[in-house]
Amino acid sequence: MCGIVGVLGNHEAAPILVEALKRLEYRGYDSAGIATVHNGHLDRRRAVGKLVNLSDLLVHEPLAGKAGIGHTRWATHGAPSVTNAHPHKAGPVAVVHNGIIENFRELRTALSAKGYDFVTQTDTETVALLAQSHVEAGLSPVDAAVATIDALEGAFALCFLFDGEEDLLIAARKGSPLAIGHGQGENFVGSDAIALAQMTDQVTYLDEGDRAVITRESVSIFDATGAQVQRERRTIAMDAARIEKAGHKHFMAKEIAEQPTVIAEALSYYLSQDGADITLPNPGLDFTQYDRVVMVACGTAFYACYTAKYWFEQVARLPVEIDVASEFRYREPPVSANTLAIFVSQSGETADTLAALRYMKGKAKTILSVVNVAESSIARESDIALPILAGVEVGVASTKAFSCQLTVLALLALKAARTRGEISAETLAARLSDLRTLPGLLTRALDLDETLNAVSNELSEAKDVLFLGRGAMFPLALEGALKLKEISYIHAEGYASGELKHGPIALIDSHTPVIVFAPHDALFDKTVSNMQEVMARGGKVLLVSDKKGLEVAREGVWQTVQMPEVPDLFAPILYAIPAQLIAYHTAVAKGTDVDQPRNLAKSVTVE
Ligand code: HGA
Repeated sequence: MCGIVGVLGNHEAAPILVEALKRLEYRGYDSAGIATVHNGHLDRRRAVGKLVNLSDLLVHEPLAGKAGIGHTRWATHGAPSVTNAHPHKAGPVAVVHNGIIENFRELRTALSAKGYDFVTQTDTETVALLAQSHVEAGLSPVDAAVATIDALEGAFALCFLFDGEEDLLIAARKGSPLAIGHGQGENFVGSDAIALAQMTDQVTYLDEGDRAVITRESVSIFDATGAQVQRERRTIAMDAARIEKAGHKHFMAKEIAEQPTVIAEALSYYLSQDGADITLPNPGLDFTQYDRVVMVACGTAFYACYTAKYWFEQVARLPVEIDVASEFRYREPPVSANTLAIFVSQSGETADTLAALRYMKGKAKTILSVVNVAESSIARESDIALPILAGVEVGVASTKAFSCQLTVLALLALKAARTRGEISAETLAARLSDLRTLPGLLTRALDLDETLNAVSNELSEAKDVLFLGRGAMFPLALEGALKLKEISYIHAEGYASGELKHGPIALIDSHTPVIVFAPHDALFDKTVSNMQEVMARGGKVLLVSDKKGLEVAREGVWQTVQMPEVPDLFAPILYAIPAQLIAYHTAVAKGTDVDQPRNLAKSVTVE
């Protein structure tokens, strides 16, 4: 959420800033803005809405200068408007911010008492005014920025630019991620390495509490106590071309279609050469040490954990507790010493998940994370970080990251089962051989695109949609409903099939489509009974099942989708495809903004 960027370059900064913001737009698109210093003079341009509005503005009102900062906003404090757009400017100071300044009211009161006027509703303006007050009190830009940072509470990544200073950026990180990019006689700042990919692959991640004083020739980093520190410089493998749509109409469509490939890549990364065992990159994970697993995540990643709970409990006989990070972090759960804590986050920067991870440090035996961004804060703060290898995911609604999270969690559950003696080496080899059929099955499921498109045209007329599933298909029902809500804005709920009669069945009428995910597995008959209860009340059912299932249960249903048969254990991964395509085509039929749905952002770095 909110992307920030800074440039001290040898070329015009505005186009570089805009290109970097394009790469950060997945973090928010309420407004965008840039500021530069040119001939000693600080100036800025800001526009509400998507980045394209800022680009248009810059055509008519260009901004010169080789030093600059930029921002793409997901508003927390103050409505999306030009006035509230970053960079915020106060006197000689401009600042961009990702996070929330929790003590902004106190600071604002104190500054108002000194005669400083506020013109925005944001927390961030306080930062600019506080820095201005320090400059006016006689401090140098560096000292003014440091004094300001010291006074702030809450979460922030900040980048300061000063009037008259064409070779100085000051960056700070507390709670929100921030990276420095090293060029040849140029240096950069960005919320993540993707933002910097066009400029450099040499990156230093700031640690918690770090501040950096940056010129074109130097980067000096200080910790929160003011002591100068060295932070590791890394070469980032960043294929900048991968954030193209590759002929698809939307990133989401491209990312759905990539699933056979990325899952095949994940499998080849984690499977041993003979394919009969799982090789984890870190040998420190011994599943015999644990008597309990706690899994914590948010949104789609939480539903991946929910699915994995079924796998760990059924296959590895390990009890699993799951929770959403925003609740987990404050409920102070007791933690037994032999707990394996697993945190799942696409970006690896999810603020609540990171906070939950920090709560578990020193309490759980092992902190393991499952992330898409190997260099992320969550990965770096874990004992063991497992990559999901989905590649850059741009669509705000997660698709390929979900199925890759599921794949890695399924492998972990199988590894746990084998290590704990719950399954034999032969059974493990057989399950892994099943798993290797998945990319082919996913490709066949993608062939249902036309069918799902036709169904979705009708779904787009609905006001409410219910999703049902039983066993490990229940979390997929939750994910299907979330996906539909996120991008089509149709109200949808997921329920455990058997739970429907305990209340939600009152919602059933002929206008409410009910989507049932039911492969022909051990629970199939039970799910079909629940489906009959819906149809007996006039409900119209879309049944997603396989050949065997449809042969038995197609009578009386409104629509059917015939899926390939899949080994039971991995059905949630395969059935994710229709869940995603239904949401996608319904959203396209409604004409919503599929890749950047309203009110959302991809990487949730605020509470
Ligand atoms: N609080 C600031 C920054 C918001 C942010 O980082 N969102 O992710 C604002 O509202 O502008």
